[in-house]
Amino acid sequence: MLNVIICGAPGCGKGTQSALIVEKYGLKHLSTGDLLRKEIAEKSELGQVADSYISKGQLVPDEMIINILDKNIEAFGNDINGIILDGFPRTLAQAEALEVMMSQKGKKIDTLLDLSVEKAELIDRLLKRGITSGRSDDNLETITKRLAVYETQTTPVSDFYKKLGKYSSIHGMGTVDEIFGRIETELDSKK
Ligand code: B4P
Repeated sequence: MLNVIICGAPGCGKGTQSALIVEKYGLKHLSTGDLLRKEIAEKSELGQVADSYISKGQLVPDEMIINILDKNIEAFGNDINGIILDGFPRTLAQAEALEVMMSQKGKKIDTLLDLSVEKAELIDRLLKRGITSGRSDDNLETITKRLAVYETQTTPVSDFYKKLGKYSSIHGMGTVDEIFGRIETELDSKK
């Protein structure tokens, strides 16, 4: 089993690269952003609360996201090749909860892939996506807030996995295929 976290700043290409990882390695994909957007589209109670945070560029509360994740991991069962966690954990509290959750399920995280992309490129990608995505958070004001939130709240997650010896920085500039090639090199070394 190969359990991987993919993280990085908003617009770094987590979702894009996760799709390629799923295709090649047959992992189950869990994107907390996608799960929340589904709840928003369904106008569920949870979706309405999530939207009030996402549209302001803030993270949704830890407890809410940890519960959603736990339920979804449980639903996969044990007969799988592994899981790719896309956009989770995003805070130190989420990382600590994930380690406990995984060990209770007899599983472990093998590696965290941190996609590093220059700030100007991140803004450019998200503004381009905003033209067609209809997402309430793909506008310049919210993107700027999301980048600041990432710096303060998500950088400690990288430090946490560095200490566990499970951190890999991936150069996230270039074509989608070039970046995936770097990820393949890293994941093939873990098999
Ligand atoms: P996410 O859905 O995780 O999304 P993201 O950071 O916006 O995008 P991602 O990095 O996946 O980029 P993509 O591949 O689409 O989060 C959205 C929000 O949900 C958060 O701000 C937060 O409020 C909430 N949330 C999610 N998880 C949470 C958690 N754990 N705790 C609390 N809150 C949480 O790529 C971006 C664009 O770039 C695309 O248009 C793509 O086509 C393009 N692109 C990708 N790779 C490229 C390349 N190499 N070159 C050029 N363009 C590229």
